[in-house]
Amino acid sequence: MNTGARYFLLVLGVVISLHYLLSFTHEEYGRITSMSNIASHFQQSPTSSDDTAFSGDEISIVVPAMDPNDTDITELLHADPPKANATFVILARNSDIDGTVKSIRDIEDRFNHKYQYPYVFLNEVEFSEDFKRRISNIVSTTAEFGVIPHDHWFQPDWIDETKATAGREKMVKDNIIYGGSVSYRNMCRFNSGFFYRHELLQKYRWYWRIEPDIHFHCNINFDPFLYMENNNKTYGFTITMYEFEATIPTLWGHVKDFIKLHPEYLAKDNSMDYMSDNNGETYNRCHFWSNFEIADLNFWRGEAYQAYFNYLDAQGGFYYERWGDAPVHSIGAALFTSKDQIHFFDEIGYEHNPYTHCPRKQETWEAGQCGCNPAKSFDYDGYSCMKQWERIQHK
Ligand SMILES: Nc1nc2c(ncn2[C@@H]2O[C@H](COP(=O)(O)OP(=O)(O)OP(=O)(O)O)[C@@H](O)[C@H]2O)c(=O)[nH]1
Ligand SMILES: *[C@@H]1O[C@H](CO)[C@@H](O)[C@H](O)[C@H]1NC(C)=O
Ligand SMILES: *[C@@H]1O[C@H](CO)[C@@H](O)[C@H](O)[C@H]1NC(C)=O
Ligand SMILES: *[C@@H]1O[C@H](CO)[C@@H](O)[C@H](O)[C@H]1NC(C)=O
Ligand SMILES: [Mg+2]
Repeated sequence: MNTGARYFLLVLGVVISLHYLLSFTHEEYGRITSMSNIASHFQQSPTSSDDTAFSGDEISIVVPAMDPNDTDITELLHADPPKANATFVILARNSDIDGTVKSIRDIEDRFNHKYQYPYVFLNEVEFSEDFKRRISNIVSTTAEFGVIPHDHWFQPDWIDETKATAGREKMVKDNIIYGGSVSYRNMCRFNSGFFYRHELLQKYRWYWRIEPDIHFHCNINFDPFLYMENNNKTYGFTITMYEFEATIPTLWGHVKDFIKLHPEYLAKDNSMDYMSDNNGETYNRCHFWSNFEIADLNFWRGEAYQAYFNYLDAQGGFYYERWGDAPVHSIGAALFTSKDQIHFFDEIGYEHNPYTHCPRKQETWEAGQCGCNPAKSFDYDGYSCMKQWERIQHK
């Protein structure tokens, strides 16, 4: 190669390297390192684009001839991105293993292989060796498997079983989904008032709830936990809809009684108008679909929500009726936090049969490489409560 050709290749190399550098917008990196400083290193040894690998926040650039003693750059390149005090939470039965593997595969591929958050699995019986083995084989981080304390799961002794049986029989007759199931009621009560007290969750502030057989349809190119933390959010959702009236006939009456006893817990600028069309007199049955949740465990652990849960629990409605954790959580979040502490995660394409939230803005859909059909997004379905959510946003 003559000198001219060599010089040409050198310049080409510099241009390619600079191109990658400029398309590279990691905030922290940009703040600490000046472009001219990095560029001087590349000029000493122009590298081909093959030597440069970007994967979101996890940055690794291989520059063979870089001075290894130049620690301000090497340290930076290997520094972990900021991380939240957070975990995934999955309640599941051993028999849910196939559906659980599918859900975890999705969240790993769309998010967690890059962001590396741990998992906590909970069950009222020990997880089987098979369950643990198959989960451990697909997670990129750590998984912990916990057993739920007996009293956090099973129907309490003080529940009047005659009354509970009558309630279930009526719901079976009326064809209410899970109307005859005691275990479903245990699950709803546990998710309403106990999961955040589990020993394995004590070390965390944030959680992301995942269920078996759900789907994530878009790449999640940001950290929702950090988003929550940095924007003073408490509760995040993707789908909102109406609850079946037959499962909660007396719930709102008890909520109103509780508010009368404890008006001090109501947040200023709360979301009452999302849940009620008449200033709190009646419940319009809108709630956040809790099979997806990203939220602050410390909010559930806090005085207001805990007092509210204990009050509702004492009414027995988790067993005499079939109160779901979705309306119970939603009403708590809507009343005891301000509306700007609740966040709609539009970018997160999410499906739990039979509904899907798919981002409808084309830029969002493309940026996430979403596989879902935006035209089928649940947001403006007749059964969605998005209208009610939106009407309180601009007040
Ligand atoms: N360990 C355990 N987990 C349960 C039990 N019942 C439900 N779950 C879990 O609780 C969550 C909600 O239960 P689902 O059966 O998904 O209830 P759903 O979402 O209302 O209804 P479908 O998903 O349509 O069946 C899921 O994570 C289940 O795996 C149970 O008896 N034991
Ligand atoms: C790095 O620094 C050490 C100690 O200052 C020195 O001995 C070593 O030769 C340096 N290495 C290079 C490649 O400059
Ligand atoms: C994470 O949050 C929990 C709950 O608030 C807290 O007890 C724990 O100390 C936190 N851990 C870290 C590393 O901040
Ligand atoms: C978070 O929002 C709540 C409700 O608007 C407000 O009272 C609180 O001061 C905010 N906290 C921070 C750290 O901004
Ligand atoms: Mg489910």
